[in-house]
Amino acid sequence: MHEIFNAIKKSAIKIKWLIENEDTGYSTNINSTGDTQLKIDIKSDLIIEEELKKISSVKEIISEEKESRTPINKNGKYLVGYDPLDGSSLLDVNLSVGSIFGIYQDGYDGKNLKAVVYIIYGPRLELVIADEDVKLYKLDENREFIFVKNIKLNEKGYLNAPGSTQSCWSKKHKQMIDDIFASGYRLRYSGGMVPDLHQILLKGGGLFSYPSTSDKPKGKLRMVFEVFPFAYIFEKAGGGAIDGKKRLLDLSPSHPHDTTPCFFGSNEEIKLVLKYNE
Ligand code: FBP
Repeated sequence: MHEIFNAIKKSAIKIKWLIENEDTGYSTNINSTGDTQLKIDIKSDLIIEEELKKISSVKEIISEEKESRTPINKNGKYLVGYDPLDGSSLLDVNLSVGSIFGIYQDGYDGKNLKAVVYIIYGPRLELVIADEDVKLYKLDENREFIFVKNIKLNEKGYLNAPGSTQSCWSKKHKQMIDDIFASGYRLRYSGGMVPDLHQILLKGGGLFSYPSTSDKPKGKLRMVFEVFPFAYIFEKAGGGAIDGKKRLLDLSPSHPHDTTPCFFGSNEEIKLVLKYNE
């Protein structure tokens, strides 16, 4: 597992260079879910694939930017599902973005996750690893990732990150979000899943939501590449992650690019979502 973590750390440094130097314009390629790919999406995906190919314990990889799985080592143990550059549409306005990695074994269901890593490309290059617990690392002057601290959520937070198109919200969801703000929560939403969830994790708690909406009844965020990895992290950090009713890590995608509504938060906020969805 540690050789996979090291391959991800090497990828992080190379992708950081791309972000600082590469053209953030669109390519002519359309990915498997109909999004026009940025040149940097394609290059980040290639960097990660090259690094993971060198790892004997990696059996297969699947990227958010590709339709199908890529076999690596038939005797490998782990399957790696990843989003090479989540929120990349924010790069041209110089906002923080991230890379997300779910390390699975024997399948891509939520219950098959063995560890998770995400990278955040912000003012600093930081990386979070979740296996038994959740640890924050940052890149130091020697280009080494050094341990900063363990990440633990409080029982209740004060930040609210409400995603998706508000005009397409259900009445019930709008009521819940209004009530949460009326109770004193602060709005914190950049449109980048990684920085938005990173802020809630490091500031001790709150709620991130990307619900089912009239324009996206199955939500927008993808189970294997985005949702399961953060559900794993929020649970390991002492919080919760649900689809409005069910525990996200109990879900099984019928296709690697399946999406789901999702709510990530500290325990009090997750209880609140369950109450509004009774
Ligand atoms: P990509 O995977 O295409 O980057 O989309 C994911 C994302 O950008 C998330 O990072 C973010 O939370 C969400 O979409 C923003 O969606 P919206 O603009 O609808 O609120």
